Amino acid sequence: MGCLRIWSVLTCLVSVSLVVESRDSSWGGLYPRESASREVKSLDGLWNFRLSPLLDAEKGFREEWYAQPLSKSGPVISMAVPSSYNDITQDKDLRDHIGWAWYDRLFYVPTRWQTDKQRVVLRLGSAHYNSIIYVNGHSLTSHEGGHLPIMADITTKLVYGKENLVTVAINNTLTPETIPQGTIVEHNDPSRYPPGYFAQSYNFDFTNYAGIHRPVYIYTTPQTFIEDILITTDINGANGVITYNVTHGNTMIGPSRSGEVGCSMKLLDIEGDHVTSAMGCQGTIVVTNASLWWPYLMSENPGYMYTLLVAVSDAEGNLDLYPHKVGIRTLGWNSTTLTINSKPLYLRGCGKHEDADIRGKGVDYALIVKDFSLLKWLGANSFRTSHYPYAEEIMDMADKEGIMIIDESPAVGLSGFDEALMNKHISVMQELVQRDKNRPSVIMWSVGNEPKSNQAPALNYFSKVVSATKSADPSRPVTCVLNKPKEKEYAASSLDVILVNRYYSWYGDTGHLEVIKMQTITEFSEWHLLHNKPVMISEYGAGSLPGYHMDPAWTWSEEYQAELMIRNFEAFDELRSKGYFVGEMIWNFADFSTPQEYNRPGACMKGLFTRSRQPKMAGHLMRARYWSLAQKLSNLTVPCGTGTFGYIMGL
Ligand code: BDP
Repeated sequence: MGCLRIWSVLTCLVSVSLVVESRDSSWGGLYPRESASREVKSLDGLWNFRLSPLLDAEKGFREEWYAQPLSKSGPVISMAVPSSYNDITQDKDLRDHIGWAWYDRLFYVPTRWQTDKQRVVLRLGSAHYNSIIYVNGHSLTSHEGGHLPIMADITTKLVYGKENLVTVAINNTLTPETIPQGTIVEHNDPSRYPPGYFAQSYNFDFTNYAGIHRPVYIYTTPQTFIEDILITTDINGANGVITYNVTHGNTMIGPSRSGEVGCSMKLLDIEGDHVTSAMGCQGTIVVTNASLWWPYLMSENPGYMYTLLVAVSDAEGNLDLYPHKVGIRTLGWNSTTLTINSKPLYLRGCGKHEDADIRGKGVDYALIVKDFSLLKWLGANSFRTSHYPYAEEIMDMADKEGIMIIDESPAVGLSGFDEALMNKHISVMQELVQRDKNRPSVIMWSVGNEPKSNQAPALNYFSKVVSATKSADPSRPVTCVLNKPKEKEYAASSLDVILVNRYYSWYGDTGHLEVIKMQTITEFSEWHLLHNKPVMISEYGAGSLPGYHMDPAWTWSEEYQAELMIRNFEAFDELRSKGYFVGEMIWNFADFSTPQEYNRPGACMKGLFTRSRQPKMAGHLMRARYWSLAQKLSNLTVPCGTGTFGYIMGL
């Protein structure tokens, strides 16, 4: 039966990715931004779409579906980009599909791009999980991993002034070798299952949404172009110090012309007014009386960013310009404390997901604005990008609003820890650092969530993954979110900050809210004692069904969720007074989709908000808690009423 099931899925991945013409996708490139030298064209909208048959995964490759518009090789439906494909239609097979899905669309490129000798780049913010990209039938690049950008130079593949075809093949299969991992279970008993029957399982509870999840752009640069910009910042008295390093590339054939390329910088303030200038591709800029980047509710003016206008030019008259945002801030950490601009930090936030009805994990600007508005309503100052890197459009908003980010890799629930997995994990961390290295909002890297780090090989594995992350970026602390017992925990010794998930009175001692305070204080004091590092709780919480009330509190009621939070707050306040407890993040910001199972009603119900972003009792309570912490820690006046709970807490 040809290339069947998972075996086929994997062999197809390998054989197909070997024939792609370039693999420059390990560097997703600078985010496409317009400038006087760059044009950006969006390819978002409705694409054509077709699934590969479940039991003939290779069909699309065998029949070369990428060689002509998909509509010519069979039936297609319209598919929204960006979006997950799973929940868009009424088709169960599409929702539950495992294997290859095919997308394509036509687009024009103007002749002027050719006459002006422009370099043209195609960039997808992400596609989940494995993807192969074709332009006009040429296999261009492939990318493994669902949450980081993919780019390819398509200059020579285009037909200028005419229609061009872009085709994307995506495979969502997760295996023990992917990050995150999953397993394909083949059911071979012919008396119980039809021939070829298989199912996908994985080590996490959120829906493994698939599709082109983030915006797709084509953009132009001159032939000599800005390839990357590395920015670090420091503070010296009232002055800010910006250190930059610009790398450039060129598409011209022949001897290297790097000697003839020059760089110049212009720094603009938030109003767009000129602050200072500098020459050279590497250098330092001193900003007198700098406005610093501060988190939300730590300053009257959070999220302040300058614009560094980078210019690269060559002897042939090429000039490339790229505007890059810069927030001036410093981070510090020792055995008890995290600091920003030398002030101690207390993180009050939540774990989140990229998740909403219909679009799944697809970028949605309305949802981004809504979520940040809710975070600010809560008085939160941070969140963790649990359990994968979030869209750059979300990260931009965090930079701008002053919301601090623990930036997490897609390594959720890892086990096995062999060398191949480690190398892949290191590459993912490098890609993530490469993408987010200049973001002031990113205050910590998280190499993963809840690995099976009670297995001895985790010791060597995590020490290597963490040290590779630190060599990619020594300016931020590195963590991993743990949940194993501290006595048998092999990852912790490599980390700068200890983050632990604990669900007292939910997964253990269910119904016994009275034990939370004691257990939490004991647990976190011991983590600090054992490792002499700052500690924080990265997940705690309970599920609640909105509108279900029980007094006295009973599991799944809104009262139970709220009372569980209050018992935790009592423990956190005591831990905070000891001087090493650096933050609290509840699980979760909003209810989110989970696979079909008997112990959850189609969603993880631990949200402060419903999936449609309406507050539960827990949301109102959290708002009072976070605003009261903001008032205590930053001496801020609470701007307006914070509801009934706020009133009770004297806000
Ligand atoms: C934690 C996981 C998180 C889950 C949560 C839960 O980190 O992804 O959603 O448990 O069970 O272990 O709700």
